[in-house]
Amino acid sequence: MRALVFAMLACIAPFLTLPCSGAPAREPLPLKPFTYVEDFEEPRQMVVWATNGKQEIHFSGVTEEKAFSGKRSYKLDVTIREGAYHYFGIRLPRVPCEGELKLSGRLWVEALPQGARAGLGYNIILPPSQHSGCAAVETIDRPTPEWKAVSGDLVAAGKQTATGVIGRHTAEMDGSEVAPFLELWSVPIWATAGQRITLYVDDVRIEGRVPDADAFAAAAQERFTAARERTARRIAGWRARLDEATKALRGVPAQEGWARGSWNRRRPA
Ligand SMILES: [Ca+2]
Repeated sequence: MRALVFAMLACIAPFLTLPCSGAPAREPLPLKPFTYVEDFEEPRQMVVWATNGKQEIHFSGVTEEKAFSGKRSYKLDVTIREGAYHYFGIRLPRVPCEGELKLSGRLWVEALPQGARAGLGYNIILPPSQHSGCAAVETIDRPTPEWKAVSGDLVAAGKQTATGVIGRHTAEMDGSEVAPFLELWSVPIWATAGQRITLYVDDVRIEGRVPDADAFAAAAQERFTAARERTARRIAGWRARLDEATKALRGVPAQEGWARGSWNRRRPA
């Protein structure tokens, strides 16, 4: 019987390991210029959009204490009370991470205890899936008594997020079958309880050339639907194979000396 089970698995294994056929080649969508600039000359409020702990916020808002552009910047002064990550950020209308798109900004890190880090980052959503991923384009691990330029490529970040997250959370899809959209830019802080971090942010820019958001989402929806149908066909194939194998197993008589539940016992002498 064991040989038969192995034979059955050998039949099924190729179906389990078939490579994804991938999304069909797609026509590039036309690109339009996109510019977002946050200079904090008007009132703004960051939110803690993700954390595994608690923070005591001494100040979080626009200040005239320092400025890279204009007269104001955003000041964040917090003491970590619990947890390891604390992501502050500002939400945006979704921006396609496709074409050319760069995130840049200026950070003045006044106080950053040893072992703590801060940076400029993003959260990217991956519709039509429910998944998302966040990371920093650059991180800083010591105080910087000047306006430090930080920047990163959001198209590369979108592809990396889609490939990593979809590859990790689905069995039969790849990153090309979802649409990476920037949902917010962030100031991530990683620190331990008792550490106090003071920093200023100014001149945050998201600039480039991107496709129309609705067209980008619609194209991804088509690829996603095709991927779901492909997965459903594959699962139906596995079920049919399992049904055949189950019928074949029912027809095999039990061998003498072996009984139900004997798989973990030593074979009789
Ligand atoms: Ca400013």
